[in-house]
Amino acid sequence: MTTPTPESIRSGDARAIARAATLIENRDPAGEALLRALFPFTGRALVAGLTGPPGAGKSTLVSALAAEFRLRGLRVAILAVDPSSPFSGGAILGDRVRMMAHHGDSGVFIRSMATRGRLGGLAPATGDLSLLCDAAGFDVVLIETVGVGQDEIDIARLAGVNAVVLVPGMGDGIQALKAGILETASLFAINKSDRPGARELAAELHAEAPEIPVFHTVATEPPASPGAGIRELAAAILNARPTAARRTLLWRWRLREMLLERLASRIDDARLAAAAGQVASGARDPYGIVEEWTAG
Ligand SMILES: Nc1nc2c(ncn2[C@@H]2O[C@H](COP(=O)(O)OP(=O)(O)O)[C@@H](O)[C@H]2O)c(=O)[nH]1
Ligand SMILES: [Mg+2]
Repeated sequence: MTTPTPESIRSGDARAIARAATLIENRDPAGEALLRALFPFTGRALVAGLTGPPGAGKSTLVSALAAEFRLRGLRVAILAVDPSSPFSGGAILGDRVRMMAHHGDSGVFIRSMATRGRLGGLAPATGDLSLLCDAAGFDVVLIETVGVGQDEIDIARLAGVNAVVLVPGMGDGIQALKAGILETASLFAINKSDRPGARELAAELHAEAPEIPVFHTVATEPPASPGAGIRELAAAILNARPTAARRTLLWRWRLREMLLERLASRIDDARLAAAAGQVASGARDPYGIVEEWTAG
């Protein structure tokens, strides 16, 4: 596989972007070199996260939002991070429906990332993919994640604006989401608002976090229909461009993630296991090992 050039990425060449995305996902050094060359051309895209429990309608909502952004003449990249996607037929089907909706439209780039079986955190690769899409001229990058694990919370922290997607009648309500997810929320989208309980959930959310706006959506309705709420949500996302202070905060956190990833990549599992055995048996102290691994 030849490495795509920065020029081919910047020109929006779909095949070059897809190849670059694979290099980045595989943590190939060529992907990093490409991103370094492209970094000066980033910073324009609005990166929006959509996080919520499985089945909340995130994929459907992302697809509807993408259609709405396209109507506004914006180019859209969709990054889906679903821990279940290689194994759950439902998630794959949802992704297929979405692929079909935007098939043949070069203004939409879609990438699904499988997470299971991967070593290390997912956030750095997802962050790098969003930089790639930014450099490739996409105006909006939508990142879909399931808000249940630490990985997903880390990914939610990559985005300038975060929509937490909830549905009425969720049983234990907002407690179903990790507390960290609620902390990342810039706005709430109550999807499946065609179902009973939407008003009650809105009231519950308002009581919990009065400063966060709440939107009602029905992602399965045509985005332009008055009851769908997609236009309103799309407009709110576009208006929520992060401040310089927030961007700095995001980079502070992201640099730390990059550093941890780099350090962790030096030590493979076999080396970790061998060292753990030595510490457990009392042959070595853990401080000396960490000192040795982080030196130089
Ligand atoms: N009634 C209703 N169903 C919806 C709505 N949005 C999505 N769905 C359905 O909910 C199911 C899960 O949707 P999906 O987008 O795959 O959820 P995800 O797991 O959060 O990505 C699908 O059958 C959708 O058609 C909505 O607003 N109302
Ligand atoms: Mg989904």
